[in-house]
This record gives sequence, C-alpha cells and structure tokens, in this order.
Amino acid sequence: MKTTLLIKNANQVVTSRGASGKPLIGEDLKDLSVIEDGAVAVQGDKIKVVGPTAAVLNLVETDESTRMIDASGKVVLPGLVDPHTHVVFGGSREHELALKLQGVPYLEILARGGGILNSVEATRAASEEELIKSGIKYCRQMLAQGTTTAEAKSGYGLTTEAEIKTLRAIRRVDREQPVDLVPTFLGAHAVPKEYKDDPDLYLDLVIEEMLPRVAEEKLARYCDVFCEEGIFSVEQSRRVLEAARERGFDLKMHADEIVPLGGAELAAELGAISADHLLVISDRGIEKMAEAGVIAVILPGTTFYLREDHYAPARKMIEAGVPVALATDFNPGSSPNNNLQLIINIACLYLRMTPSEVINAITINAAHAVGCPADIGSLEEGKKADLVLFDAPNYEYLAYRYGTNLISSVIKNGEIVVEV
Ligand code: IZC
Ligand code: ZN
Repeated sequence: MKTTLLIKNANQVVTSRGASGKPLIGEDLKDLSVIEDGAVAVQGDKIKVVGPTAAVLNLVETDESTRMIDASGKVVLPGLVDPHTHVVFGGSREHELALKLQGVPYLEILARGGGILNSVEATRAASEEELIKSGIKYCRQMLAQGTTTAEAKSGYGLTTEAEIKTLRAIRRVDREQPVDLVPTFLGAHAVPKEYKDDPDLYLDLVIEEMLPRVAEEKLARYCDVFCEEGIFSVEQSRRVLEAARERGFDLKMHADEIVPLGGAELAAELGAISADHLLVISDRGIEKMAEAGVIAVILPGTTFYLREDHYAPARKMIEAGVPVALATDFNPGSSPNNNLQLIINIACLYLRMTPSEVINAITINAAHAVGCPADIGSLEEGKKADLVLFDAPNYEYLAYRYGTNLISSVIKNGEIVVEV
C-alpha cells in the first residue's frame, strides 16, 4: 500500500514511545523519544514509519495521490488523550461563579441543592438529541485544541432512564464526530434529592438496576464513584465498585480530592485502572498505588478553578513510582475547560512537572488510563494515525505559551480533520 499522508521536515517529532508496554513511571516519564527533523508516513488509518525525514523519504513510496504536509517550524505529537471528562451534560452553571466568589465552598453549593444536582436537573430535562448536540459541540472544541480521544462519564442523570439516556448519547457523540470517546458509568456521582435521606437505598438502585442495564447494553467500559465526604464513603464506594467488577467493568475512582478519606488505598486494593484528583492523598495511599500500578489521573485545572491553595503532590507521586496521567476533568461545575493545552501550563507551573513529563502524561500514560495503549498515545508503526501538529519550534514552547490555541493541524485516523 502507498503512503496516503506524509508529514515531513518537522522541527521535532515527539513519539512518546514507551518501550515497556506499561505506563511510564519515575525517571522514564521524562523520556519523550524526540526525533529532530522528523517525518511520519501514514497508510490509511495507521502509522507506517516514524523517523528522521531523510530516512523516511528513502523508505516509503509516494505518488501524486499522497497528501504531503511540510511541518517545517512545527512540532508533531501523538493525538492528545483526555482521560477524565464529563463531556455530556445538560445546561451550564455560570450563575454559581458569583457564589464561589463570595467564598461558598464547592461542597456547600452542592449541599444547598446546587452544583452537580443543578446539572442533574438540566440533564434530566434534556432530550437524548439535545445531549448529543451539545456533546458533539464540546468534542469539536476538544478536537480543534488537539484532543483525539477522551474518556466520557455519565453521572448527571441519577435515575436508570437518565443514566442510560446519557450513555446512549455518549455512544452517539462518539460515532458522529472524530474524537473517540471511552465511556464510563458514574451512577454514583451524587445522591439525588429523591434519596437525600437514604443514600444506601440509592446505591441499591445503582447496583441492582443501573449496573445490569449498562452491562447488558454494553454502554460503558468503566465504572467510577465520587468518593468524597458528604457524597459516598469508602465503604459505599467499595460496595458499588465490587458489584461493578463482578459485572465485568474496569474501575475508576474520584478519590481524595477535598477530604482525605482513603480513596487511593481503596483503588489500589480493588486494582482500579486509575484513581483521579488525589489532592489530599496520604503517603500510604501513594505507596499502595505505586505497588498496585494504579494510574494517578491528576486534574490541576479543577484545582485552579476551585481556587484551592494546594495541588496534588505530583512530584511525590512520580518519585514514589506512581504512574501519572493528566486530564481536563471537563464538566459544567468545577472545570468548564476542555483544552488540554491549558493543562500543560497549569501542570508545569503548579504541579512542577517538566514539559516532557506533562506531554507523556497526556499521551501514552493517558492512553493507558483509558485502556487503549496498543492503539493510541504514541507515534509508532501500526498504531492509529492520530497526530497533532503545533505551531511551535520545540515541545517546551507548548508549556511556555499559554491561552492561545497553538494547533496547526489535527489528523484523526489518517485524515486531516483540523487545519488552521
Ligand atoms: O459537576 O461539579 N467533581 N464531579 C466531581 C464534578 C466535580 C462535576 C461537577
Ligand atoms: Zn470528575
């Protein structure tokens, strides 16, 4: 087969090629395997050759039908992977900004029936078509900013019908625009107001009615729980996650974000693929996650937007050998940002991660966090041809500039889907 697309003369091709097949940890997290004056040859929807331009030109066959991209002055990266989003929801919560600025804490807004519950009301009121339409819009925004795969959670329905409606909408959004979505069932995102006085009864519904329906319709790969003070305890989270594991779901957790309850320890005990947030993770939690190989998905955009004064201890986790990935946490309340480029800046400045660590955390390690490391997350022969070109002389430049979309092209499954 001929080369269908050839990207050549790139200042740098960042491959994020992890040799081990496992998430990158410790010092290896800095290893980007950068090729100077690089090229990538694509055949159909797959990467065929990656290497220095001169070598690639010698190796591949091209003809007049081959699309050529001259990437002089540009950096090529694997398509970015956003491993934690709540991209399908009804409504928006801009009116809560004023409360937040008056100093009302996130959990207090929720306790007053706002926050997540506000989005639950809007999501229940929305039709599946409306959810699909807004989900497509948000995914197209992500694509334009370099994201080619994202995890997507339910969790604003909180009735069986509204959760199924959300997950079906996620499936349709996945099919109807280029960003690939990996679906997660988050029925245990909050206690809906009908069950305010009996959260355990709500969890019975999640376990006995929702999980079987979601499994039967194959609507989600992962099951997640918001383990937090005033939401679900460690014991309640364990109940849901064990039931989900029995039904064949892989596990994720919102853990140790605001109050240190021990969510990280539970994620390690249950062999979850990831534990996310982790601002207040304990030393023991760090140790257990490193031992069990649970990926820490850190969400520094949320910390920034909630105006917290402490970020997740990323350096400590990296030094302890915990695999680290980064995500936007795109959601209508605590993180209305779906741009991973901004996460690059915040992670460097406030998590004190290096640009190289951050790039691996939003490519290969993020691919592991969504269970697709064989297909995406690095530029290697045989992987999906998902690539992004940035108008940047080198990869450090991505951490240096902020607030401007530096994308010059996005390639999804070998097709140019964004060109600036
Ligand atoms: O809508 O506030 N943390 N879930 C857990 C969220 C934030 C989303 C929201
Ligand atoms: Zn979240």
